[in-house]
Amino acid sequence: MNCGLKLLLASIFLFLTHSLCFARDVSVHWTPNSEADLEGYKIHYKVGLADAPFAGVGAAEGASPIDVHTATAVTLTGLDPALNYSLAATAYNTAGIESLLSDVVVIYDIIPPVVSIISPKNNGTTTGNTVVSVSAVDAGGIARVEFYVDSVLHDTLRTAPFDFTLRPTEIQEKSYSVFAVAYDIAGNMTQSSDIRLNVTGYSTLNDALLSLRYVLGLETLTMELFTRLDVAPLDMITRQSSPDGRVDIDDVIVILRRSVGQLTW
Ligand SMILES: [Ca+2]
Repeated sequence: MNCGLKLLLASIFLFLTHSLCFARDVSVHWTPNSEADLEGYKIHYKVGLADAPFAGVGAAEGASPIDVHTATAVTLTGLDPALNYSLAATAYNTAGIESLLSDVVVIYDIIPPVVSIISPKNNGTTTGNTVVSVSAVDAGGIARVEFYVDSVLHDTLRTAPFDFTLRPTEIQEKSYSVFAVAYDIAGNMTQSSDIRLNVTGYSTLNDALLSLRYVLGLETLTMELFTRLDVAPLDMITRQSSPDGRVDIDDVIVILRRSVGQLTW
């Protein structure tokens, strides 16, 4: 209810205690109300960034709202540093009528996410489409996870599952270093350990172009290249490569299909 009381939360100060439980204390003070029938103030708080209701628990001073009587500053203790909190103040008069909430201030979490690559295994070998699965956990909430291939940003996901796909068209037959970086909604970030990913057995668009140029009489091939490009036909049953000693348009088509991930072996 609004009885005409006006109240502003003027400023807020934070400090982190280094106690064993890593609890956090938050000092708050506000612009005093000057109305004649002022009786006191209440502090409302909650976990998270959303709007009312402010039905928070966890502060040693009690559940929300905390009646601080005529004080114009208070320190909330024992808050979880891994969580985000929203706080606001109200004033109430001698009739017990309470003002609207002041401006809301947000206390952001200070604990960075925990992030790791859960598959594939480090130094594993992969062919075809490869999915790199990342675990990212944060009590205050994950904002996004970035995935880097050889230190270049490859993709960003904002919601779980954090599964990143590497397609044959995007990588070559070589060894890559990959890692992920997770950000929580407060902006704290953590980089995972690197893993090494060995890519083998891919056909590339370059291979398709090379085989087409050979078929058109525009290219000569070394024996090694010829062997590499002779992939067709496919076995009727297993759909695996069954080379026939020729490189022709069938090989071009199979290499193309393999280079975009339609065929894997
Ligand atoms: Ca966090």
